[in-house]
Amino acid sequence: MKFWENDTIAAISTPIGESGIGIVRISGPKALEIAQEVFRDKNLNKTKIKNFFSHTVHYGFVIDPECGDKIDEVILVLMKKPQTYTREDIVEFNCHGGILSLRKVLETVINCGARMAEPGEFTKRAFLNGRIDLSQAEAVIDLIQAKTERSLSSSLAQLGGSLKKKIADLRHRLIRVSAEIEAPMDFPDQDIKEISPKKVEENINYILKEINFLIETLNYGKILKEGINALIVGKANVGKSSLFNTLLRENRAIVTHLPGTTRDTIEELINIKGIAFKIIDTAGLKNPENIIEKISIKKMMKHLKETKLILAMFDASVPLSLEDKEVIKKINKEKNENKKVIVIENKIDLSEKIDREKLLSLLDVKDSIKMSLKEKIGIEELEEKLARAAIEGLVIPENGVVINNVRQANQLNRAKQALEHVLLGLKGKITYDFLTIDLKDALDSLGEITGDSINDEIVNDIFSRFCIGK
Ligand SMILES: Nc1nc2c(ncn2[C@@H]2O[C@H](COP(=O)(O)OP(=O)(O)OP(=O)(O)O)[C@@H](O)[C@H]2O)c(=O)[nH]1
Ligand SMILES: [Mg+2]
Repeated sequence: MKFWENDTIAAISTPIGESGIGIVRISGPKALEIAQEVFRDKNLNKTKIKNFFSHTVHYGFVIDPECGDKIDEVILVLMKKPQTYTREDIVEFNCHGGILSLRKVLETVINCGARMAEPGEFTKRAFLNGRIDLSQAEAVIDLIQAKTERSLSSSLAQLGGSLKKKIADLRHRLIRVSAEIEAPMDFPDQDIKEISPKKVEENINYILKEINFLIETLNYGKILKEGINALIVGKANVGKSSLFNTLLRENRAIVTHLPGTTRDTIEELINIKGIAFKIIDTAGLKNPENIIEKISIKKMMKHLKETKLILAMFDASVPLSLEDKEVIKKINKEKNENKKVIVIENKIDLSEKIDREKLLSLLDVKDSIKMSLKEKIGIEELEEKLARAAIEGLVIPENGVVINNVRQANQLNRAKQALEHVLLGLKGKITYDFLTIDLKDALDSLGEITGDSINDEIVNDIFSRFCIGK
């Protein structure tokens, strides 16, 4: 894809699958002309779409211009540039004939001179035509993929340009510092006073602080966007699958009184207090009797290694058994400062037999959640703990400005390095003209976050992550 590409693109812009209506979107200089070719009014007469007012809707049909056959009954939505998503002329056909006729409408439009849009191409045009910046374009991807309300609102904030504003502010400050440094050099005869090194340092320190803060929001931003894994482990029959189903609010995993019911790991995405969790239910730990059980234990161990949040489950109605101790041993083996273990004592509706003190000391934790899945006790407490553990230690910005991808973090880190160079330079009393090179570098790095200084490669990489039709 090239920046100067100026052809007309089209795609089905609604998800593939059964739905009430589907939209075929056309954008580009020939959008109106193509629409005119294929659209007929309710009496099947050709209409002068170019003369219609912008932002109006029209009832009619899409026909095959070759044979005149009706393809679908549609509502045509006309949006003339520049007040459109792409800032080009856009025509959308709201079709309702299901996927087959939707495809046929698209095919007809393509036959009349449009080109199939690539994934993200509509949004790319919005960017290239200056309607949105790159951080907003990335927010469109996030919005499409958002799994919870919290990530949705963070994407919406970014789409509204909160990161863009923050970066613009930092760049503005940098430009001011650069200008003050450069002015005396560029206009030596004007007798402009050189900015004091102390003032440069103050400004740079402020910008560095803000950059560091943004970098630290990455993990929070990522959790909002991608969610966090939580693993349920425990010996057979303690109630792992019952917990999984309860958190999921549906009977997804099979629950029986027989130990060894779950044979494989099962994963589902759920939303707890606005955060997306991937909950993983595992096969209960017991002496493996066959190859299936051996494999499932291996899988469990792999998850134990990789997952940050561990829900260690025990049956409070029986004394601690050898198998429980085996579970504890395995958890302790994988424990590290990044892992959080939440201990659950289930079945408290029955009389308590477990040695609680011993359990807590073996796992080296302060407390546990007393739970009865049968009586629905302790679930709210667990959800509270999960949500807190997910964002524990993370920087949560009050103003909602977060970064949520590595590309943005890399650019911030580059800017940071350049600015640290400037500070070193100031200490080493380097002449100002050298400092300006680093300042320029920092400025460019920040600019690449929003696309103010950007090359083709980055643009293509970002937009290739979109789905077609957006
Ligand atoms: N009394 C009581 N029974 C429970 C409770 N939670 C689960 N159970 C029962 O315990 C049995 C085992 O539950 P599961 O959820 O299948 O346990 P699991 O840990 O997934 O078992 P495996 O898949 O075999 O490892 C079932 O009969 C459940 O109904 C509880 O809080 N109280
Ligand atoms: Mg189970």
